[in-house]
Amino acid sequence: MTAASLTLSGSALSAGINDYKGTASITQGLAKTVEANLFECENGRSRVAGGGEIADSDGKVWTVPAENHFTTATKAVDLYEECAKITPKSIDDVDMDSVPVAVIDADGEEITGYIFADNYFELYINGQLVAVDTVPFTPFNSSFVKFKVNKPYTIAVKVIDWEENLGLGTEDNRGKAYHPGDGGFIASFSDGTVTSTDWQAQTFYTAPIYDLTCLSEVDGKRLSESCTTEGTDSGENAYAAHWEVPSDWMNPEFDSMAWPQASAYSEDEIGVNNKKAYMNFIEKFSGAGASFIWSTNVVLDNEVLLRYEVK
Ligand SMILES: [Ca+2]
Ligand SMILES: [Ca+2]
Ligand SMILES: [Ca+2]
Repeated sequence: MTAASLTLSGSALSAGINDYKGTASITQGLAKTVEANLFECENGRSRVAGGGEIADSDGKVWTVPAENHFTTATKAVDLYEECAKITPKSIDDVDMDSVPVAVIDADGEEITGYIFADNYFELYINGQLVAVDTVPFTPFNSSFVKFKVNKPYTIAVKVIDWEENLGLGTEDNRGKAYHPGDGGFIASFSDGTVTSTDWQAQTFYTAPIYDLTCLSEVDGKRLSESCTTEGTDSGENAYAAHWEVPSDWMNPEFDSMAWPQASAYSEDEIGVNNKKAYMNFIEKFSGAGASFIWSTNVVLDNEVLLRYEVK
């Protein structure tokens, strides 16, 4: 065999990554587990919520499913959280008082926010991290927060669709070892602010991808609409697309002009009809006029940043 044919066959083997022309960094395969499990459910079952690291072909190391402040940040207050045996049947059974108020502006309006995330959120107001979700993966929970702020103010939320197979964007579910779970985020605030397609949403981690030619980018949108969302029993070699999160993405001054508008999803699409953490407080969610939002792909996009300015 000649040297030329050796080179040819070598490049053909790695054609998947070499043929990719987009702006993402691509990794392939299972990440190294760095954090075995962030959350133990004391009363019931929960999926293992680990964290991992994986290097791309340039040697840059990516954290999966995403960098987060779960272990260090102030937690939101539970509306509904089975593991802590907090299971009120309605908002009337929730003690809304004696809850800490995050002070952004001392002379600001006191605002209460109601939040349900599939699976995990971190809430910033005017760049200040106000609270994070108490349950990173499952069971499904819901939360509320209080803060004081003057208008206009900027809401910024990191949402993570967590994963069991770190770096692969999948979980053991629906009879498949590598099932791509879905995301979803909905919130309403006592000043009338609700999640909607007026919010902006950009993805920073998209997986699993089995054929990189299904990824495309149009007008700032990182699209994966032609990628398969089917589960499989052999997803260990899946690719993942990563984009660097700007360090100042949560600040009011951050220029998110290029970010797409959020996409809206129905309650049926997110599958909340059997989730008491949502249904018991539905008047604070869809009943308040809020919509489930995410980026353009609620299945494959696993780290999404949301922004909205309250005027
Ligand atoms: Ca959660
Ligand atoms: Ca997913
Ligand atoms: Ca999920």
